[in-house]
Amino acid sequence: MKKSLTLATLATASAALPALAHHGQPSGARDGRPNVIVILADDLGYGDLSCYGATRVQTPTVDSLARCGTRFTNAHACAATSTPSRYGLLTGEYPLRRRGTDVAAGNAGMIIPPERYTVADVFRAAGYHTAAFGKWHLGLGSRTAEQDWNGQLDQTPADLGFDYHYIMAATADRVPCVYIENGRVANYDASAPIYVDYRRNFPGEPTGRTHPELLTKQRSSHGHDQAIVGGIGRIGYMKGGGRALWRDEDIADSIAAHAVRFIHEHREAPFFLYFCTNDVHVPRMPHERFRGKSPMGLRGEAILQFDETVRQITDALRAEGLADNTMIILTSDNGPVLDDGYDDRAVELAGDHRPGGPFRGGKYSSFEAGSVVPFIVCGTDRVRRGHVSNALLSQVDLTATMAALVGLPLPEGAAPDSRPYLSAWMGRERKGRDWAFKTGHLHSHILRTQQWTYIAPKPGPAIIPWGPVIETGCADGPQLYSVRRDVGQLKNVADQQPRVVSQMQEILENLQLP
Ligand code: NG6
Ligand code: CA
Repeated sequence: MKKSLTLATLATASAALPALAHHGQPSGARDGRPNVIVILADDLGYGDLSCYGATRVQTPTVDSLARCGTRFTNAHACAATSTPSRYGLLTGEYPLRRRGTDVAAGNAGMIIPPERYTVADVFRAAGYHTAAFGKWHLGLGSRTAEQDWNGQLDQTPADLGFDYHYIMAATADRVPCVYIENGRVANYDASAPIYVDYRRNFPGEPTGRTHPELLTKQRSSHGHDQAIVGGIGRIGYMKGGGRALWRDEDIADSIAAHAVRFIHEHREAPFFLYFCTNDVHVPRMPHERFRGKSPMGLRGEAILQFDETVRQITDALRAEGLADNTMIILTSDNGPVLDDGYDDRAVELAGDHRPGGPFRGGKYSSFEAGSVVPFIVCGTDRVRRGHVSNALLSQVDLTATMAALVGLPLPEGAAPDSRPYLSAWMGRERKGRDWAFKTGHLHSHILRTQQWTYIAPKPGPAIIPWGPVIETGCADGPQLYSVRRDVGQLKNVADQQPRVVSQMQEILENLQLP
């Protein structure tokens, strides 16, 4: 169904936009169209990069991208955790509109329905070669818990516009701990068939709970006490894998190497890469070459590794002479967390580092640090160089903005919440959105404008009750903060600003969210 939509789009685009007709032809020729790489970090906070003010860690490669392009100070993810954030980024639809977009298990069925139009479909329609790398966390296969991990998965990113994928099914702390390449376990080891279950353990398999002495690489601080893979406790039970199991220390290099190979193989034709790092998500187990390199321990080293991963990508572009014709959009899926369930001393070693920058809260939170993310665009001369922009951006606009970039209209009904903000994303227009909608803790509704952040009433605990020491942002009544003056959200002014509150409520009502 989606295929015919795509072809219809091509036909309409060519007819309606004769000047751009060549953009719609899926030919190998580049025609001056830029390659596009979305680099999506995991749990990397606004304050975790030196170009955003970090001093206890240096990120020279990312900083150089910021110098060559535009660095945004008011950019927002769709949600404060991974699965819903990625759903919004890829589909241009608020995750709250779709059930089952909360943090996914490693055996979740594919969460984006195959017929949903994605940003990868935009590029495929424009004749690009498209690929997804690294953390996926949007489910695989047509049915939850019924995947055959020993054969071809029946629903994969290939159904969502990606020509190639080399991904982790969920996260590094969730089984299965193997890479999936084009719908099959990479390096499959027939002598160790793979079984995954999120409810019951397999007889005879040790778990973190029963055999803590086998947690030789990292101990858990909360949860992560089920399957043990490579001396680390995970979420979910798993059996088998053998040679296909990843080594945590090699994850960053492995996904970067596959992306680099893709760049080399597709240097002649335009490509779109959705490149998702595991850094700086838990378990933080960066390669040995980073050990001892950061005063912040493993979390600091994971940030250094992230920066080096970015360098591996930019080096490949430079080697192919593509550096000036490849737009890079670098951002993160949600805000930062220190202790996220492993005893990696991230809290003890943080010192005065503020991973969320000036913002309150962190990952999971309805306060701003949950979803304000680093956001850098660079790489072609369309992007303003050396610029810092306060334009209000939302990741939900990726799909429509990329359609504008390649000059194709979106099919009817596609990316319903996504709007094109190409000039703002290129650093050439100052304002951006009037407002950005985000999902916070327990599905809280958050509405952000240049001046205000409104958090709709949501009863709940003040601090996350199950581990990370982070304020949830829950409150029985409405919260309004003048973030322009009160960036740390210290004073709730909802009572003093009833008109603003009702304007915000009206916008939220108009969204008709479930
Ligand atoms: C939590 C995990 C946390 C992390 C998070 C998802 C526990 C105790 N905590 O449930 O470690 O995996 O889910 O993170 O299991 S995210 O960035 O992928 O959304
Ligand atoms: Ca995340």
